[in-house]
Amino acid sequence: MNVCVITDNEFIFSHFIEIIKDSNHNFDFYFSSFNKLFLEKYKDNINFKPIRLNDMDNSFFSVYDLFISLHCKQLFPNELVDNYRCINVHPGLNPYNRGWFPQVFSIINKKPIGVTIHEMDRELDHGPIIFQEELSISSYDTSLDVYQRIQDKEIEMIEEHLEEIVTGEYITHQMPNEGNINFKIDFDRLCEIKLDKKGTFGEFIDILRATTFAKYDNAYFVDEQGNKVFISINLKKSE
Ligand code: 0FX
Repeated sequence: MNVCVITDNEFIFSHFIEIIKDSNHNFDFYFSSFNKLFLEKYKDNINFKPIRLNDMDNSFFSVYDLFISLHCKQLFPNELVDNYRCINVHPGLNPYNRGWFPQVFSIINKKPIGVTIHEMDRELDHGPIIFQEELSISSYDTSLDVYQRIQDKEIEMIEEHLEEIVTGEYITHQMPNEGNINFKIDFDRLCEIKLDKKGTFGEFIDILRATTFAKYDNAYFVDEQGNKVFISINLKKSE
């Protein structure tokens, strides 16, 4: 089988390379052409190339038996999902909190979280489910804690099911319903803390842990001097 893998995620890419080392199938790797970090980092790597899917047509697509999105930053064009088998490894439990940063919204709205490997259709994080595993969220988890468990689970599931994924020897099931979907604007709204907002401590702690992710400045308030002040939370379960 000839497989086209498109990924913008360093962690998953490096593990995937290890997983396929002894595979009989051929894998070609691409990242999004607007991914500046990867453009610089992989400029000398002829086996990991930039791609803009909207510029491609059947002369490129037809080379492959399967397309895999491993946290690809591009939406797959209709021409691709309509005519070729495309699989998405998604860091969420479809149909709950499809779209932007699923674990962030699961911390807030308590909907299930996990990993979904599914066939893609024209809609975002949507289509027949191939493999799915649920993960739990504890009261002391931040977005980063949950995301790390999601990524580990993604690698574990890819490793366990790679052959079935590539050959298509699996049974799919339809999503039970359309679920819900979040966008970047929903995350941006969550990050803006209005100091006069009323709520419970529980709600506030959830917002702060849902937006706490080490390297990112997410939640903030604006003080009386107009300074933007970023907030994150530190949670520790007693021994
Ligand atoms: O690999 P990925 O989880 O995201 C990629 C694509 O960027 C995204 O468009 C696609 N929906 C997803 C399936 O694959 O990496 P990331 O660095 O964009 O986000 C990882 C986590 O980092 C996210 O779940 C929450 C956190 N994060 C990210 C950004 C950019 C933040 O807390 N704040 C941020 O500003």
